[in-house]
Amino acid sequence: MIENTPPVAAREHTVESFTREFLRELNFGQGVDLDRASANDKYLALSRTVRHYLTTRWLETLRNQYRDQAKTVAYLSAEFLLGPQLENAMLAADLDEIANESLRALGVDLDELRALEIEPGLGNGGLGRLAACFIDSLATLNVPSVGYGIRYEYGIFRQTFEDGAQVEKPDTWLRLGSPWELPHPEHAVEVSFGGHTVEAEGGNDGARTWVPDWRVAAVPYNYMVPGYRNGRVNTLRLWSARATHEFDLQIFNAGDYAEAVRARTFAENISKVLYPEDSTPQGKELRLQQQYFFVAASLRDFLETVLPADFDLHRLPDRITWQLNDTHPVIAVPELMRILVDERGWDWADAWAVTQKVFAYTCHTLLPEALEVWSVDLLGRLLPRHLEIIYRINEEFIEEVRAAFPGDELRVRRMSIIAEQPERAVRMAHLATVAGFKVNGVAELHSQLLADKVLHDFAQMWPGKFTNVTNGVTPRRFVRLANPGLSGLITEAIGDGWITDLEQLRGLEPLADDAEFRRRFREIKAANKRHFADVLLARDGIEIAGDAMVDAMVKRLHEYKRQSLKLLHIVSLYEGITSGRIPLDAVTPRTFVFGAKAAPGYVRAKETIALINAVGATINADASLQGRLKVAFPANYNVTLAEDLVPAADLSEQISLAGKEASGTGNMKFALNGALTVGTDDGANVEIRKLVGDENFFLFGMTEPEAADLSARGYDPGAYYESDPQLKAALDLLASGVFTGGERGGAVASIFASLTERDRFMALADFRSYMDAQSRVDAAYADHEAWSRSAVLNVARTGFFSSDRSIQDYLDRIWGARPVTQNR
Ligand code: 475
Repeated sequence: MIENTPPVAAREHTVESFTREFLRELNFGQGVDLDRASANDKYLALSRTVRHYLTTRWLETLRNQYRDQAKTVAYLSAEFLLGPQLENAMLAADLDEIANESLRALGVDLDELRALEIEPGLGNGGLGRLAACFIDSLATLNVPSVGYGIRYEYGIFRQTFEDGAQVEKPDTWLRLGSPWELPHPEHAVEVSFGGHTVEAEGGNDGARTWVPDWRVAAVPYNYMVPGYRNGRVNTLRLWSARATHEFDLQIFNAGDYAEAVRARTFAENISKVLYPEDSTPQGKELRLQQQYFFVAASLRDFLETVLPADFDLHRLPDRITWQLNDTHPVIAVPELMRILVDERGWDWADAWAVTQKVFAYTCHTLLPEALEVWSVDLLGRLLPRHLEIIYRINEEFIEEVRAAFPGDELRVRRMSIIAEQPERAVRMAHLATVAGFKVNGVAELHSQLLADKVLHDFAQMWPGKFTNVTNGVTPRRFVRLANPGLSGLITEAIGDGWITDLEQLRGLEPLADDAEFRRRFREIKAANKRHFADVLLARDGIEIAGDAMVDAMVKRLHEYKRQSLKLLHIVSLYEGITSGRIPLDAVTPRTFVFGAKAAPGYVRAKETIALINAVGATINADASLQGRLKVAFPANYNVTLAEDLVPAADLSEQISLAGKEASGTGNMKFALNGALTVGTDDGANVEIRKLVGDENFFLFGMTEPEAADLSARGYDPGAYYESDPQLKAALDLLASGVFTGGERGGAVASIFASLTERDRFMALADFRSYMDAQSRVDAAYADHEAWSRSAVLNVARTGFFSSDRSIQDYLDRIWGARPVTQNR
């Protein structure tokens, strides 16, 4: 490798050198003077300047990685919900102060530039954001690792509201260019699809030859993933689909120019758009194409370019773990088998022995309908060889089950990788569990329910395979950057070690009893609220009181998450006030903040959004409620908005039906920023409550066993509706059409019926308990001192939820990889 001198030595940067670099980028990169530069010119020049500083470290990291050949973690994920890059890169590179000073001297407004940044929304929600937190922590913990995913040209749709109804617009995040990516078309790899298989010539056991009938090129786009001030910059490699030349030639030669151009588009469609379904896979052919596309490219990339040419693949388990982020990348399992058996000529048994040591699987759900299956028909058409391989894996697996549980054919049918009903289909979670050397859930309760229920048969067969790694969030983005006020206060009190060792927040515990500390904590929260109010006004034209309680429920719109229960709380308050049951001056001023996208085809979720907006409009228009109740539902909740909301929140709503939310990660972000949680005993809420203490958490609702029991006994929501007058009044008010201009059909009728007739997630059963919890919230909030004491304790006791700790757990329990220290 050629050693070259970097343009700017990373250790020696000064305000002057930074200014020079910035102006040079402006002149030679954008072709403008400072006087004539647009804000976008300045944003791009600044981003590239920051990028240059990181590049030196990046190249160094790559060189070391190649030299050391240390065990590497490849995080395979169809989604990386990165959020804005500029500030995080400046922070990691330790350039934030220098850049600030330099720009101030030049008269450039950094906030204006930051506001221009369009976040890469390459994910739906929790799963994608978790992947982004994890690569941040992998870099900060000095773990040799690479993220692999898809560079969608359109990320998660931009949500707008028209008359309160969600309307989806394309997310054109690349329209102004992205300074954070580096395309490498010369390193494109080919990915094949379709065709048939024929007998192989090699004669090794299990081999066949795949004769595909079309191919696309996968072009890597590299993103830097800087560790926090540790000199390491890891790589995130996202693949973009491009038509191959072969593709062109065949058709152009056939003389049909228009058809040839159309065919190009067909190939390039693969990475065009992120599927907007969260937790409800659609089984669409294009989605399987996407999955195989990025997995095949990533495997090839690692085997052929990251590993040395003479590497003995029998040692693969010493060099890599492929972490499968849910089942989306699981087609990697038959792909590795195909490479080893068909391309490298290994016998089946040898290949399977290695394959079973390199994949580990993370499950993110408990809902049966969220478990991905691919119809045999579709999979066989698109990936005929992979289907054959899956069949053979299944045959051998079933023999194993029969040997372990003789005569138990029901069990065989339950566990088979191939489902027979309602159509023949491949169960990707079963394939992942059979092939993976570890399977983990994402919170204690979730991992337990996986082993006890969802994958019970597998846990009986291989108890040692199952483990837990509780999720976490990166403290760099979600505390240090999002909440500079609180960060400053913490650092003043305990030093800045917490940024990479979040358990140090424990040092704040005694300060919860310090009145002066609490006062400053409250002041920061108040300033964050004012800032959030400014953001909402500028971004959405929504006006909120700067000082009311900020009560936040932000997450994808799903019935199991129960936004409808939150809505019932609001309607019940409104009903109480308008009927005179609740005196107005007894109402704690609250701003209810919602953020939620619904999958475009999820009708009930969209109806819920429309209803929240309708109730919001009515309440917000009621002059007598001014300064008391306000509903703010900014459209298009994303990472950028989260960074402004989370530090401002007082109350975090985590109200899923127990046993349904795998973990949640928003719950962690809020607690770490000093919001108190009103929540069920679900997902990571359980662990949050244990850590912060019952007295600093508002628990309500059934436990998972209670909910399961009620469901088994036969749940009748109508009985709750009839027997709780307050619940009945709220539902009746909703049904009366007062919020919808007299309209009682449509969303109103549909949501009313779904709650009172089926109520799959038992919102009505938890209503009473939820209302009581909210009364406790009001009472607690009235005592400012006690509330802020609890809030400080929430911050002090939730350091466990750093994604650094999650990654350390993955290292210890699953990967067996080790941090490698860089020379700083
Ligand atoms: C859980 N997304 C949270 C979070 O572990 C948990 C599914 C299919 C297709 C596209 N996206 C998905 C998810 O399933 C998802 O985001 N799951 C979430 O993963 C991280 O904290 O409880 O619901």
